[in-house]
Amino acid sequence: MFNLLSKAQAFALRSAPTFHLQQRVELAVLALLLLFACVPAAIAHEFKVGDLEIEHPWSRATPPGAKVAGGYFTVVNKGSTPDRLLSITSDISDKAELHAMGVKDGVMTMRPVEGGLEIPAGGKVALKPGAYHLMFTGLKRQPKQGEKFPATLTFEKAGSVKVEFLVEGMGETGDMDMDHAE
Ligand SMILES: [Cu+2]
Repeated sequence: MFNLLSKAQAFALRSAPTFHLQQRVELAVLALLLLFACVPAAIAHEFKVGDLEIEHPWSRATPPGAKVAGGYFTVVNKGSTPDRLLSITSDISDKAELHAMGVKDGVMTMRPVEGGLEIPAGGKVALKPGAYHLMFTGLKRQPKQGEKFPATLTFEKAGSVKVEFLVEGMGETGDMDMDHAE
């Protein structure tokens, strides 16, 4: 019995430093993970209204004289009823339109989304280059890389929410750079 206890003691003593080391490594890994987790969190930004979350609204810097700029974000609906994005307003442009992309006769085209964009219950809709997107038309000034400009999104059920569009560089995420003949 005594022998067994001392063996256990010896084992505990021997394994203690290992355990501590392991804990330290775990802490270091955790700290590192937190550090990396914080980097996108600082760049990404989100807004909430009712059951909806609007994730990372962003736009793109435009060349001098440009009349339109894109707007992109993801809407997550955590509720049990569908909602609908009806309209967008911003001081940066005269109008903001919801566009859908499609292929017609082998050519990419875009058309306005009629009647708003449905956000399914428990689902999400991503507005991104090459898919559904916002078009700020009649720009009053050029959005500059690194700035944020405010806009208001209005949903059928959740109501209105003020968001900020972060302006990325001109070449951001390979948009097919559609010709927006306005
Ligand atoms: Cu468009």
